[in-house]
Amino acid sequence: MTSTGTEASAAGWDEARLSEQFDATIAKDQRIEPRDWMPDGYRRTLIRQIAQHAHSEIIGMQPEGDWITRAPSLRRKAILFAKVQDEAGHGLYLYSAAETLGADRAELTDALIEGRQKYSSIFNYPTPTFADVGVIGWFVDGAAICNQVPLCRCSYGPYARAMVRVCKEESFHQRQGYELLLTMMRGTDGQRAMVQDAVDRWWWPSLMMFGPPDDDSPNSARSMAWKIKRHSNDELRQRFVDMTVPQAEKLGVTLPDPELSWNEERGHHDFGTPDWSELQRVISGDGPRNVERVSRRRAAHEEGAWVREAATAHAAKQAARTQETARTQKTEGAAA
Ligand code: FAQ
Repeated sequence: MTSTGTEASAAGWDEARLSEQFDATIAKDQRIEPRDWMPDGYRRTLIRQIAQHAHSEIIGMQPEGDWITRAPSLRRKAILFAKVQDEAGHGLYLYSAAETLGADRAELTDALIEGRQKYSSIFNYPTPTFADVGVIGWFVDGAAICNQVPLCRCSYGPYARAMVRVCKEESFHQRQGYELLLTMMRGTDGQRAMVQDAVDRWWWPSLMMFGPPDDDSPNSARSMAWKIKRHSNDELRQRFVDMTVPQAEKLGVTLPDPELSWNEERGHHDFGTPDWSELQRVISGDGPRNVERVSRRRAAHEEGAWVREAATAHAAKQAARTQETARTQKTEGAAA
């Protein structure tokens, strides 16, 4: 799309014309950019999804972050530190992408800590053992990759571009999780049992990350027509199952689903039905760790108030200094 909202109104174009142009851009698989005209619903949907995604990255730092001080070696501690730091970075790119749509980052944070906006259900589960760190990398980052690689082709430019780097990093995260689990599986019986226990606890919640089944997903049809989402929740869930089954075999763990089997005819694995009432409970705030996760985020935000105030005061001083220097130079220039 070429014309900005201002240019368009100057040219006397009406909304129908702009809407036609927007539809044509989507149909041609071209990108919508921040200054382009877009329907209010498209803007709202993107802000909703990108904000939820950003909140997920930031809240997602907590379950694994809990293990930084207790990692079993310096090497594992350094790896975990770097991974959790990457997640903070992903949150920041995503909040920036939401800002290009006119959202205000401080308001998005308030919406999260006041419970008015969602974040991924997966981050409301506990991490009682170090095997959880490996399984989060393998399953949760693996699911994130399945879901987010298609988002690199999302119709909204800033979101799509942010996803390219995020996906590269998630890929690396997934491999570190799998490598950690391979190491534990080569260890003692106790370590192998720990891995299997973590797999048993994270499998179903990981399948739920993709959202409700297609016939119960109110946003999918619109988001797919706008090419924000490129695949349905069920398609991506199937892709994740097909990708993960051979990895589980190689690792030597059992996925906790008696209905899991290869379907020759479909060319995919059949699998059981997640407990959708659990997903609804967790999304609505009643998961095993919802209260703890949000209250920790709220406390961190409140404790960080002085940093934001100091940064704002510093920026104001810098701006005043720059202005003063410019004024002095102008006066000296005029006097010379
Ligand atoms: N949890 O109509 P749909 C990560 C909500 S990042 C909570 O199907 P949609 C990295 C949904 O928002 C993980 N809420 O909705 C990492 C909607 O509510 P609303 C996050 C959920 O948007 C790894 C309602 O249910 N990834 O893992 C969930 O078309 C390791 C109806 O659902 C993203 O955000 C859920 N699981 O599809 C970090 C990716 N599922 O807003 C740390 C981008 C659904 O109408 C460690 N997002 N809901 O009130 C998406 O692809 C989509 O938004 C979906 C949901 C697929 C999540």
